[in-house]
Amino acid sequence: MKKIFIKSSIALCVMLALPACNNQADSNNNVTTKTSTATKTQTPDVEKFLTKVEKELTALNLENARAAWIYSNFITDDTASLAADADQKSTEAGVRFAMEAAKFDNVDVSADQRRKLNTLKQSLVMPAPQDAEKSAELAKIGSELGGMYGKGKYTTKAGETLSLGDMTATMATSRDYDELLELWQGWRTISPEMKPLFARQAELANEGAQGLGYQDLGAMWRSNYDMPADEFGKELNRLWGQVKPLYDDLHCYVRSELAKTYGEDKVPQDQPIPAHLLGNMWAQSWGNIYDLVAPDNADPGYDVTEQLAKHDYDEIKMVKGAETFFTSLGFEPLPETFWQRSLFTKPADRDVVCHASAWDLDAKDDIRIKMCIQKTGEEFNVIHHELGHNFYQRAYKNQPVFYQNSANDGFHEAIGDTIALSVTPKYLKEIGLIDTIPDESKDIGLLMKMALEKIAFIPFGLMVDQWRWKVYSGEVTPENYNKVWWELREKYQGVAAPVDRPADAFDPGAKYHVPGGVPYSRYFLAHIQQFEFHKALCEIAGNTDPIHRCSIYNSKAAGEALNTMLEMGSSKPWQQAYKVLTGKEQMDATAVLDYFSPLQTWLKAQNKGKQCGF
Ligand code: X8Z
Ligand code: ZN
Repeated sequence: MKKIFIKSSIALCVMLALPACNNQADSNNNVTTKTSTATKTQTPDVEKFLTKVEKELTALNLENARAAWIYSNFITDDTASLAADADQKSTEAGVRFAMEAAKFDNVDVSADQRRKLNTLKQSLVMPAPQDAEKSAELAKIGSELGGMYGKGKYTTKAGETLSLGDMTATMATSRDYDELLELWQGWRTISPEMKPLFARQAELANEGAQGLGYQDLGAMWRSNYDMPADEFGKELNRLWGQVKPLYDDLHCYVRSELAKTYGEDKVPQDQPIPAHLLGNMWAQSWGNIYDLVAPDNADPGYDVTEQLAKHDYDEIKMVKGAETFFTSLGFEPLPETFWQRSLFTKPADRDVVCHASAWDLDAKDDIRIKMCIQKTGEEFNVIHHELGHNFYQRAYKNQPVFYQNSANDGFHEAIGDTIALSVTPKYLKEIGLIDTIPDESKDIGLLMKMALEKIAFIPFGLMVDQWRWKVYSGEVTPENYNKVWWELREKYQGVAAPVDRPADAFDPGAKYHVPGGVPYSRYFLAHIQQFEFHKALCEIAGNTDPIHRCSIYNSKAAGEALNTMLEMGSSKPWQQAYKVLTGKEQMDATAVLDYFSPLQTWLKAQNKGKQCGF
């Protein structure tokens, strides 16, 4: 999880030495333009400064990570206060380092020193203003928001008190329109009280970002991608433009199938899809409604959730299973402390932050996950996702603290997912979870399941930060938070709130990463990158199957290539790390489109004569 520079210590998905959102050159401080040449004079102070910071950072990271770990595992007023104190200390140090780093802006330094300085200037996710009272307030808000989400519950009309985990399970399996609606609305009762805190957090962090020379916090977040901040926004739009036609085909087909279950009165064929019918609390991933939209005669004939139960998989066995995939590639097994210190199940007696996360406490070997695992195929994927973070963290642990991070934040989110793309029927048979591999007549079923999980996610992955960027730039003010949130949900995803939202609703707050202060564009990027990584690794592994049936299980060659990229951390611009594996320096959605090409052809045939669009 974050260590020092990550935003408020409280939430994050991946706790890192430097924040998940670390810098690279921005438009003003491009690494390549500020590099010294042999003829220029070295300034001795810069090395002294970096050495001092490295030492301080290492200590602060550990202290902050421990406080955040304890808070997330035991949410009380006391732990909230201790975590906020540690976070304040870290953030204040981060701001101080960033200001000091800026003093070297016009000094000749080496390319490596410049990169480290830039990292320091850009890596805070929630920068505090330079004012002790305000930085304390910002840290307290971060801790409060994280706690509110972690403690969130809903008591049903029937009087049953449900956690998010309980509701998630019902959202996945219930096909009762009214029951789904009650839970969908119920979960969103946790967030109206977050709204003033979120608004104040935006105000304070914007002030912090401006103090560091950025226009606003969104601009600061966008400057972390080794390209000018403006270019990054355009890059996201370009990638979305590549995927959108496939998403539209999927949306059209799913909407018409849902009408068969719920009726056209409930799912009008010329309107966005009601957001509570897609098998997920946020309609961000639709794999759980596979049974409602499964193509005729193409069902692969197994369900991972059922197979896990049939083979007596408990939570630990699920994690061991995922670990085995990584060790089959040549990675060392997880350390004993991982098993002793991780949280795998939801404790009965206390509030914890259940949203899955991966932690690296000491930048050595103390890696952990924290997850309230449910025994489902979906969660089996999430476990691979989390271990991807941990194996990445371990791979770059020998880098200087400045570079103990992924090449860009999308990489961190993509690694475990890349591995999970190799959880194919062939692999499941190899580990004994299924008995027979479905033949190729079932490919459309396999691809449909994957598209519901991955393609459905992509516009959600984009819209969350489109909304936050508008908030941070001041384009969207608190009176319009919810309205614009739903405008973007409709625009990108073609989903709509199933009922008019109350005047005080703050629906973005019911999504972990908003109160958690975790930037979200990383997941959009990861959903593009993972298909490129999968393709590259399959080639290295000598795969001859169609790409959606390729598993790199047991391929030491693929593992070695992956590790070469991972161990670079963020020491080089991400384009260079990307090239190591894919041979390319630009992200591209062609691998996504190729992977799903047979499904897209099939969808187009199904959609003939249908009214598509939203
Ligand atoms: O938050 C996560 C991970 C932890 S980094 C479980 N994900 C996003 C989400 O749940 O919204 C993974 C996919 C998207
Ligand atoms: Zn993650």
